Amino acid sequence: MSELKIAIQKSGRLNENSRRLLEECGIKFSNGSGVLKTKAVNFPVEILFLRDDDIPQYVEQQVADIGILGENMVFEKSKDVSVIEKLGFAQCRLSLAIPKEENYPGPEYFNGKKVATSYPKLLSEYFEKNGIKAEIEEISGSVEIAPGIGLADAVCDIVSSGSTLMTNGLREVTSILKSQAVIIGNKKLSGDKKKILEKLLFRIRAVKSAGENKYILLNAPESAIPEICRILPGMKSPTILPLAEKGWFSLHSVVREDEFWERINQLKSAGAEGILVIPIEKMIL
Ligand code: PRT
Ligand code: ZN
Repeated sequence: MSELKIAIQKSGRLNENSRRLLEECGIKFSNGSGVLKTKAVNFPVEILFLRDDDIPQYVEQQVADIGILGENMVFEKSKDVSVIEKLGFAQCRLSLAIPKEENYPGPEYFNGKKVATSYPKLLSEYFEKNGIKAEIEEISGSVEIAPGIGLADAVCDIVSSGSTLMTNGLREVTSILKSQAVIIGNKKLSGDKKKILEKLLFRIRAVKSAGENKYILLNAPESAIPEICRILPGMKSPTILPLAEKGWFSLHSVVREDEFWERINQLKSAGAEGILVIPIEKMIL
């Protein structure tokens, strides 16, 4: 049976999360430094370690069957590949930033300006869409220092916390793309490879859902149970078990991580006590 070839970033911001995701899917492989590819010992995949910039092209040419990288890079390279699954990590945005003391009237600010970026395609599309005539200076790294050294008037770069822009005296004025890590795939995978991919996606979704949810246990008097059940929908409905103390019950359920704090306050006001919150390792929906 053939193997599915998965390209991940060799080193950099996506490497650790990509490796961890595969490991949490139960895929065991060695990753010694300097290794360019490795076979998993317990799953039919081969992992290729590449620069993120090269992954779209390699997936298009089927050097790799699938790849993990940021949407920003997928859209910039615009190769003929499909986006299969969003992964939720490496969230960031591609933004335009200008020297912080300058006034910003709107996109027309950029008319006649020179803008440094590593994303010439996405930036030129943005300028075209907004009818802006600006010069694009393509540079491959440390884009944020360009205005400070007189290379450009403004920058278009990846922003996450915003602190890099701030330290370089720049101000984010508009965001042109939101991005997160995704899986891309070749469009013509064989039947065998598609089957392996389906298995892998099943596992990835279980890991992702687990990360997005928490298991919650709490104690409550019988009178509080209807209100607590309303607050805690869970996967089906909460499990309710009697405690040794008469009239008291233990409720178990699953809550979404993003609404967790709000739910906790509601539960406490409804009479819940001894609330325990436990991470979920895998969740099969
Ligand atoms: O060597 P290789 O080519 O593989 O890696 P690389 O150096 O091109 O990329 P890398 O590892 O820096 O980033 C890989 C991917 O991570 C990007 O394509 C994005 O999808 C995603 N990502 C998420 C980020 C950031 N957050 C990020 N903060 N990529 C870059 N940055 C940089 C940004 O360029 C800027 O210099 O971090 C700085 C801004 O961060 P803040 O927090 O100060 O705003
Ligand atoms: Zn890169």
